Amino acid sequence: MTAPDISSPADRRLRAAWLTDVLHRHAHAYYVLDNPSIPDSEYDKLFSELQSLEIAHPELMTADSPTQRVGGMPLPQFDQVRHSVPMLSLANAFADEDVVAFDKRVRDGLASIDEVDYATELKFDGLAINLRYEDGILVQAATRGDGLTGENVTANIRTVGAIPLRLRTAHPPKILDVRGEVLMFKADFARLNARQREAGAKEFANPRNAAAGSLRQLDSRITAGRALRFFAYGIGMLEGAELPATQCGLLDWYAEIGLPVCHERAVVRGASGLLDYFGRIGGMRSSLAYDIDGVVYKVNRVDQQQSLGFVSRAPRFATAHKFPAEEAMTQVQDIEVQVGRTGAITPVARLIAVSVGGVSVTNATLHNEDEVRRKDIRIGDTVIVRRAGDVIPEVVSYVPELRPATVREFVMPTCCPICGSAIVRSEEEAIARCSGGALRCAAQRKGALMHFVSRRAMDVEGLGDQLIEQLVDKNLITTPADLYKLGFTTLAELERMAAKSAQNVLAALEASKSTVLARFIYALGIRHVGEATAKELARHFGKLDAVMEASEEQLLEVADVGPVVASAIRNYFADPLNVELVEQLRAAGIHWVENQVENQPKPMAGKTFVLTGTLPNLGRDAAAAMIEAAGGKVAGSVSKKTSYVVAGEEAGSKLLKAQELGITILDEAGLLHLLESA
Ligand code: 5U1
Repeated sequence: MTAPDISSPADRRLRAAWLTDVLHRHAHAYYVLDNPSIPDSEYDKLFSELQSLEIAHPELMTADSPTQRVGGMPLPQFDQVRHSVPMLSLANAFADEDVVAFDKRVRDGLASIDEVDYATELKFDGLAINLRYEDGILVQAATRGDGLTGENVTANIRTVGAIPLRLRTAHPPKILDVRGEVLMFKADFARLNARQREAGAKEFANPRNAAAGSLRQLDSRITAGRALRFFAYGIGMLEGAELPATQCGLLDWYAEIGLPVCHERAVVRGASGLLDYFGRIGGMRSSLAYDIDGVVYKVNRVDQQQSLGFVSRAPRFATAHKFPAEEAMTQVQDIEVQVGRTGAITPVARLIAVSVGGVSVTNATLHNEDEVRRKDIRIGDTVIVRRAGDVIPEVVSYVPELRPATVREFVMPTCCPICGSAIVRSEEEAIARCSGGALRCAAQRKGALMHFVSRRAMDVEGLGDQLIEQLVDKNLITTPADLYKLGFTTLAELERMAAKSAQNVLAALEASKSTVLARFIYALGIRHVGEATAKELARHFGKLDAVMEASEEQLLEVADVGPVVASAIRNYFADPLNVELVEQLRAAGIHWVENQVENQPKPMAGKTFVLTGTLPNLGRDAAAAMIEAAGGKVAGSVSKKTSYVVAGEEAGSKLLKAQELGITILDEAGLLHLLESA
C-alpha cells in the first residue's frame, strides 16, 4: 500500500486518525489476542507513514499516538507519583491449612454459612504497576513504590506494545486506574540475555529482574527494545463508569476494552475449590510462558469484598498462595568438576544443603569456567541457587555483602579427576574437555552407556544409572556392545539386584534390539547429534551404511546439519573403534527396518492418569482416548506411580488419595491444556 497524497489539513488529520486507529487495532490483535491481523511489514509501513506525517505536522501528534512507543529522550530522574487509591499488597498463604484458615476468616467476616465464591488468578512474578486512563487515553503509569507513592514511568510504559494507549470503547470512564503486572516472558528473557552476552553486557538473573531493569530505565528507547508484557488484575480509582459486580466481571470488562488479562483464571467455590486450582496451576506452572510464584484468591463479589475491608496494607478479601521458593541462599563449600559423556568438564558448586522448592539441593552447576569468572563465584561465597522444573539447579549469583575475606578462587584442573588424562580447551569452545575418551575415562564411559540405554535412545527399561555405575566400576562392561553379552548370574549378583530384576533387565535388552534407525544413531552419542538431527539423518539417508559413508558435503545436504555437525559425524565414523562398535552392536542382533521413519514421539509416554468424577464436557471415554492417543496410560486406581489425577464433579476417594500423595490434580481444562501444550 502506498501513502496517499494528501494536501489539505483536514485530510491529513483524518489520515493520521485512521493510521492511529489501524495501528492500535493491530497492537491489540498482536499482543492481547495473540492473533496478528496484518503482516509485520504492513504494520511497519503504516507506522512510518504516521511518523512522517507527525514529523512534518507536529500538531497531529496525540498523547496516544502509536509512535510514542519507540521511546523518547532520557529523563534526568523519575518523578514521584502519589497514588489516588493506595496500591495494596497481599497476605500470603503457604500451606493448605493457611488457605482453609483464610476461607474461614472470610466466611466469619461475612457471617456466611454458605460456601464463598472466589476468583482465582495467577500471581505473576513481575512488577506491579498503575495505569491511569483519562477519557480512555493512557496519561500516566506509575510503579507501586511503597504503595502510597511510586515512580512515574509513563514514557517507558508507552513503549510496551501490550498496553493499550487508548481503550477500545466508545464510552470510556472519565478516570480509570488499572492495576496489573509488567513482566517478561521466559523466551524473551532468554533472547535478551543472549543479546547481552554477545554485547559483553551484564546478564539478568531472572525474567523479573530483567523486567524491573527494563522498566526502570531513564532512557525509554532502551525500554522500547525490551519485550515487556502486561496482565491487568485490579482497579484503583474509577469515575464515570459503574464498577462491575464481581472480580471476574472486572477482568471480563478489561478484556472487552482491550486490556490484556490472563486466561488461566477461574471462579471456584470454597476452600476445596481454591486448593484444586492451586494443584492444577502447580501442575502446569513449568509449561507457562512466564514465571509465576503462586496464585491469588479473591472473594469474587465486590460487595462482599467491600464489607470485609482491610488489615493494615492488605485486603481481607484476598490472599496469595505461594509456591515453595525456587531460589534459596546457601554457602559454597567447594567447587569441583564433573566429567560428562563427551568429556565436557563442568564446574559444580558443592553447597551446604538447602531446600529449594521443597527439594534438598547440595550441588549446583556453574556450567563452565567462563561462567564461574563472569559470575565471580568463589569458594566460601554465599550464593543464590535456583531450581526450575526438572532443570539441574544452578548458581545464580553471589551475595557481595556476605563475601568473607577468606574466599578462594576456583582453579580449573589440568588433569581429569577420573582418568588423569589432560584437560584441553580449544580456542573456539567455552567448554574444557577430558582428552581420555570413553576408552580411558570411566566417567565418559558411564555417561555414554547411560545415554545409550536412555528412554529416547535404546530405551532399555530397568537399566538405570546405578546399575551402569556398578557394571563399569566392576569392569564388567566397557562399550554398549558389552551390555548385550551380560549374563543372568552377573546381573543377579550385583547390589540391589535379584533374580527377577536381572531377568527384567535381560528382557529389556532383548526388546531393545528391535529399534528404528533414528534411535540407533542418537544412541551412539555422536557429538552435536541430538534426537532431531538423528531423525533427519535417518530420513535423508534411509540406511546406516549411507550415513557412515557420507562425505561432509553429503552430510551438509541434510536439514539441520551445518559444518560443525557434519564434521563431528565424519570424525566419529572415521574412527575405526566406532565402526567396530557399530558392527558389534549389529552382530549382537540390534536391527531396524531400513528406510523407515519413526512415528511421531508420544508426548505422554510413561505417564499414568487416573480419571475420577464427572468431567463437564468430555466423557470419561473420550478423555481416556485422548490420553492414550498422546501415549499415556489410564489406570483405575491411584498409587505413588500415578502421574496425574483428572477430577470432575463429585470426585470421591481417588481425589482424596491423590491429595494425600501429593499427585498433580487436573480438571478437564487442565487436562486439555496439558495435552495441547505437550
Ligand atoms: N493476579 C493478581 N496478582 N495480584 C497482586 N491479583 C493481584 N492482586 C493484588 C496483587 C498485589 O492486589 C490486590 C488484591 C490488592
